[in-house]
Amino acid sequence: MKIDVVSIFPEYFDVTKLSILGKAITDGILEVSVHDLRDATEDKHRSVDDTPYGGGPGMVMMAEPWGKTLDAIIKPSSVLVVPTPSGQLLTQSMLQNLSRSSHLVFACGRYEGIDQRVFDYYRSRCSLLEVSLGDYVVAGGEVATLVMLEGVSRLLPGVVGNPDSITEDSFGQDLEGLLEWPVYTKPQEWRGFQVPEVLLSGNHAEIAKWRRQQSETKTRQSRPDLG
Ligand code: JE8
Repeated sequence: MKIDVVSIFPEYFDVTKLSILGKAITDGILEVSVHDLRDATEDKHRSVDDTPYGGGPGMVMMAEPWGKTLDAIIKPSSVLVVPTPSGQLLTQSMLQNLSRSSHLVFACGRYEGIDQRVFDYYRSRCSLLEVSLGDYVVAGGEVATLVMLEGVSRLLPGVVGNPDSITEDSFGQDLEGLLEWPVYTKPQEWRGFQVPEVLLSGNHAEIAKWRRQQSETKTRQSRPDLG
């Protein structure tokens, strides 16, 4: 899979060389290119923003630096992903769909967002997906892009060692939308707290039943809306 990211803070994506994303890249499963939007500017201040038509606070990202940058990146088969608080809420099934694409392009806005005409223009030239991380406000699209990069990369075949650890995810298949059960490792006793007896029993049917009950209880307590 090829991923292009456009941002005025390309250094934000230095973390893609770590952990699961870094491994996907060094294993040749994923190729990530990060583009500085300011490279598409001509003026000496490398401006990418201007005041909003209609008035109001803040600044809006100008269409032309985006147009110059995206024209060199986007193909008809690309999926252009735009993080925005007014997008569709990000879900695991969206990540699964994205992981089946061969080319993703992430457009990271800042300030009050990107001139609407950029979306009007590219909507007819590739698929466009406006995505929100959740109902809260952050300062730009970069963190949402990192969330999607990490979420997509672990779904690519060959990136996570054990494929069971993908299907067992909350919001994946096996748990049917329930939350994850608690997990334990050595030692058997820590500061007076014991590992639940059933997990030491070797009885796989009992263990599966206990984990299912734990998931149901946890879901009822933390996320009754998922019930
Ligand atoms: C962003 C964002 C996601 C989420 C994403 C992109 C670009 C219009 N508002 C823009 C005004 C307040 C400041 C906002 C800053 N901003 C926020 C997000 C997001 N995906 N779940 N929350 N916020 C941009 C500019």
